[in-house]
Amino acid sequence: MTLISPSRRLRRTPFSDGVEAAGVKGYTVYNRMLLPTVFRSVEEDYRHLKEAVQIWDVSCERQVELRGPDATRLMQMLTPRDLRKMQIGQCYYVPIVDETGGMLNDPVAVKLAGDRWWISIADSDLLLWVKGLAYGFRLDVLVDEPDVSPLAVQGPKSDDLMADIFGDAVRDIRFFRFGVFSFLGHDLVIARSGYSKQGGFEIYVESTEIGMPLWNALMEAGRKYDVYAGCPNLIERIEGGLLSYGNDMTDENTPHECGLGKFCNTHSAIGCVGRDALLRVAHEGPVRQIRAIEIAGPAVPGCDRVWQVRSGEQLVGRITSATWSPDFNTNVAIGMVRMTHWDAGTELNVELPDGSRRAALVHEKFWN
Ligand code: THG
Repeated sequence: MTLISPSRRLRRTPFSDGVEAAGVKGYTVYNRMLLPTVFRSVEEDYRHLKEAVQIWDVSCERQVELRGPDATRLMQMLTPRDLRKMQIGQCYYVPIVDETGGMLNDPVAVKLAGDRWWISIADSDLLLWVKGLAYGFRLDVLVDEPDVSPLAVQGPKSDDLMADIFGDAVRDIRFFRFGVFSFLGHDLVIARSGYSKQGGFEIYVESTEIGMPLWNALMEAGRKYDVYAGCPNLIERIEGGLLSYGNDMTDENTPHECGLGKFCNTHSAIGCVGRDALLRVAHEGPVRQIRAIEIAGPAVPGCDRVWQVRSGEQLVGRITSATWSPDFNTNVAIGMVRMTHWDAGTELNVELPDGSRRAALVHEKFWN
């Protein structure tokens, strides 16, 4: 693949001018929006993310906003995670399931007020499902996609950079909590979260007009921390076991198959549309599940299709994400493996486009 032809259908973001000025080298498409995938090289970006601080244009993590008296009821219809104890100011990672218990999305839910939520979505048209439920159940709630674009600040020097712009109070934000901070007269939600294991924040930038002023302020203040533009990094996220909806899981999978059972309280999630289906499958337990897998040999090619996993002739799983890891000096991968072959240490074969490789289920959950 060599070029993405720009058009209005493929949305730019409030930060696209900054991303281009920083020399973006590749994009993917996510929620019909541009998402950078590489700036210097995937390996250089990876090293820099682990040592310094990066600014990520993750505007493609669009918000589905629920607002009104039935907002919380609707939110609970979407997920098997029990939301009753969730406080205003908290964020929850929530599996979203359909009536069969199939995964529709794996967003971050942000509780802004008792009657107002943002669902910060992964790559699927969740807005349509949510609007359909609100209309079909005659709920008293407004559902739309506001002009809110997350800008992530990720890496070990994130706290220092953010404190320079927003004050030392940002250092006190706890993991998956948010505070409201002012920038050029605009109130912004800032959470300690993000799609990496290196620490950092997500700024929910409300209104396109402050996008570039904020980008420029972070880049300017970040010089002393060696700040650079970055993006979700393939190597770092596989090492960290962060799942990618559409790649590692689809609506064919239950949350339990995805290893997201710890984010389900299906018994007490009264009102969840997938509750009955999930109670049935949770009782039996999944027969295949997401696992961390090491693939032997030199650097694997890009995993842009499923690679079958075999034990002898028998098909026992599939790899859906894989890359060379410089820090672990091996190929790291995420795949779905059948119960009969998912124990740590199990040795298998993976069918790459250029031939078969030895592989093994790793002992730790992932590489962090
Ligand atoms: N941030 C925000 N929106 C998002 C993402 C994000 N939308 C799209 C996509 N990422 C959704 N998927 C994920 C996957 C993992 C996490 C968040 C969103 C994540 N998981 C942590 C982990 O697994 O270690 C922590 C989960 C927890 O303990 O609650 O952060 O990144 N705004």
